[in-house]
Amino acid sequence: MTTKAARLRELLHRPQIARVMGARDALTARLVADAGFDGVWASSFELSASRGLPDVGLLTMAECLSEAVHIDDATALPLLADCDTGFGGRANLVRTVQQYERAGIAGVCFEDKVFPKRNSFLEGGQLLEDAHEFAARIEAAAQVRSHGDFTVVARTEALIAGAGMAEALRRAHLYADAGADALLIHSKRSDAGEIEEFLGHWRRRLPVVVVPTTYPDWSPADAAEAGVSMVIYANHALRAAVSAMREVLTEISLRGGTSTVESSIASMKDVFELTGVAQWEGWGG
Ligand code: SPV
Ligand code: MG
Repeated sequence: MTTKAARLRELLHRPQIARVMGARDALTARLVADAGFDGVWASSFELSASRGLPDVGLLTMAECLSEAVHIDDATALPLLADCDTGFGGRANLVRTVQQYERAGIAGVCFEDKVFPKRNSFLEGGQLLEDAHEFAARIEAAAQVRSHGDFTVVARTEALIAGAGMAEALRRAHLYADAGADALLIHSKRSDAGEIEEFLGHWRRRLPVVVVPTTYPDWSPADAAEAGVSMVIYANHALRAAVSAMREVLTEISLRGGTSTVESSIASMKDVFELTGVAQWEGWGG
């Protein structure tokens, strides 16, 4: 049987680009699978927001892992877990790898910022970790996993922090030398220009992952042609839910009843099916 870790590895190496969608909970993961995505992203932004918290490194490793396990259990898709900076120092990152791998998660992603990190789209405070220290953490992560299929993605925030292209490339090569399985290059520009420039220099040394939140006009086809292996839509399901919930709740509050929203929201039957009622009842009461 192919493991989820092996499937994630295959997604990063196959010729076609892989499309991965963020899910903050198990139900969302089911919708992600039904919509035909290739994998699931357990986003620190989404997990934090779901608890009413900003994405500034407040959730503990145990909290993130517990959520990731629920999300992972809900589908057959491989899960890539956003593990921020590794929840502390080098030893914390090592323990993160051990715990996530043991829990059956397919792979983890660590970013080269200082703990506690701030979400990449928050203004200011984007502090980069020392590049050699982060490379040593990636090396430790690759060493400590018990199976070679478990994926360690190294994410550089050099462009987010305004450190420039040369620094982004220097870091990416250091992390590749240290044993990363894939490289996530993040940008907050409104076009894909700097990502394309990065890819031109990188020459497919390792699979590249991108998160095109701020440059949505860059299609998966454009990304594939430029040399991207995986695109992550990190937060769209949560943002869609916020808009839909706000609209419906406002309507109910203003109208003083639910009759006008019934036709636009999911039916109870829909949710029963999404939660597998038939299978569960098949076990008997
Ligand atoms: C996340 O989804 O938590 C990410 C991507 O890390 S971003 O929000 O763009 O930093
Ligand atoms: Mg994150």
